Amino acid sequence: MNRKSLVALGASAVALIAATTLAAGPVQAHESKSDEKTVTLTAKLRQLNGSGASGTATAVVGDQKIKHIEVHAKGLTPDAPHAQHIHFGKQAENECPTLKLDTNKDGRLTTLEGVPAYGPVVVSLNTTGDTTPASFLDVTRFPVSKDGKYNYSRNNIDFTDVAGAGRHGGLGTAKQIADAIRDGKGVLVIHGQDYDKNGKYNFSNPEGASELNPNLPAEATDPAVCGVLEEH
Ligand SMILES: [Cu+2]
Repeated sequence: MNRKSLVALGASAVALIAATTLAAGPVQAHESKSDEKTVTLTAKLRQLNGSGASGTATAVVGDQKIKHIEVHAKGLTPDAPHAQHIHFGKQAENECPTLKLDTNKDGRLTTLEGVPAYGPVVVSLNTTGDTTPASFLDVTRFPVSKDGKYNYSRNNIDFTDVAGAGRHGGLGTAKQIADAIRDGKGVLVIHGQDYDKNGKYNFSNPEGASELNPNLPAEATDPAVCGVLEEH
């Protein structure tokens, strides 16, 4: 390559960089416009804690709302209520947890041990009424698994501001959370598993009480399946 063509190459590289820089403006503007875009997210739900459960979830998200969501799960602890949530944290990995997060090495992942992976609850997927994180353990308003299965669906769930979901563990606004979920950072988790298979969530086993609420057994709150809600 002669000197002249090197100079030409240099010039075209500069032109390319300039074009890229110029393009950055409109691209950013377009990104903020995508806030209003409605996207369909799906998640493949895989077992945690050896539950043997599985499932799928679909969520249609537009503006600051889940227009429609459905969860289909099977292999869960039969005939028991299952808390289910969308988790997200700006500081989280926005993934399903692995046993690397089993900090006390007891061989099971508790809900809190999974938080560095999936973050706090941002939407509680209750069957009726309130769907804010305040309802995250209201077991009277969660699906009950008939023979280990259920099909859940609900429309028009508003995102809300959530403490702990934002930057540095601060407040996440409804808009920030909705945008992050649209970007594939929401993690759907179904909780509850009967480790000793005695047919109910009970305290009288090594797991004892839930770290989240001493009035509930750990079996009622430990995660059973998990999947990331992504656009495919
Ligand atoms: Cu949860």
